[in-house]
Amino acid sequence: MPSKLLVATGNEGKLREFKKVLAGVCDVLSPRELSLLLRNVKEGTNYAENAVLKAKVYSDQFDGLICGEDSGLEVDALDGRPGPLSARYGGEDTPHTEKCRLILNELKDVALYNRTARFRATIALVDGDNVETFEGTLEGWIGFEYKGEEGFGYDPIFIPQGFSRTNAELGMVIKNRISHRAKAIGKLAEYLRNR
Ligand code: ITT
Repeated sequence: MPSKLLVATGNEGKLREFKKVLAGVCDVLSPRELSLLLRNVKEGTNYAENAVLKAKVYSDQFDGLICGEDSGLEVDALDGRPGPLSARYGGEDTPHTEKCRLILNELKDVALYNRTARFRATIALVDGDNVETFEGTLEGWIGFEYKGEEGFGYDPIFIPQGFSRTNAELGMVIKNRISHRAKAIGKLAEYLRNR
């Protein structure tokens, strides 16, 4: 079992989830905590490509296991948008409160049964030339209002299947049991334990 893992993300919400789910498996470090030069790459066309690129960009600065994660929200009524472009939807610097409102507005005439959506996450673990990927999804639907304080990103508008409240209302403890990222990190944890 490795002792350290660099999670190549600048997203503090993601980092908190990695730390929580990998507690007891290995020390999760971020580029910020190691004072590495922060680099942001997302030129791939899908989650897996982006996840690999995010990890590899740090391989000249960190000698050890690195993982990148790419994720997004796919709304069926919007033909799968924003998908891999979720972080940049409505403009890179547009806050997520606005991005959420943009989606609520685009769905204003869409009925409940057509508001299905899912979060998808892909983690790429890079160890020299070897790459392993781990995936997770969370099915649900887009609510009618912005609700809740916890989590990040689109959590205030996403209601997971089997619940009647948004991820942001349900909070970290429940989200970390059911989320797309928790499922992908769980698979990564299993892999790391057996290494
Ligand atoms: P890094 O690339 O630095 O890891 P990022 O936030 O830019 O951070 P992505 O390119 O993978 O990451 O974009 C993921 C976006 O998808 C994120 O900014 C949210 O808009 C959305 N998203 C992904 N997982 C989410 C979650 O668990 N809750 C809410 N929104 C999420």
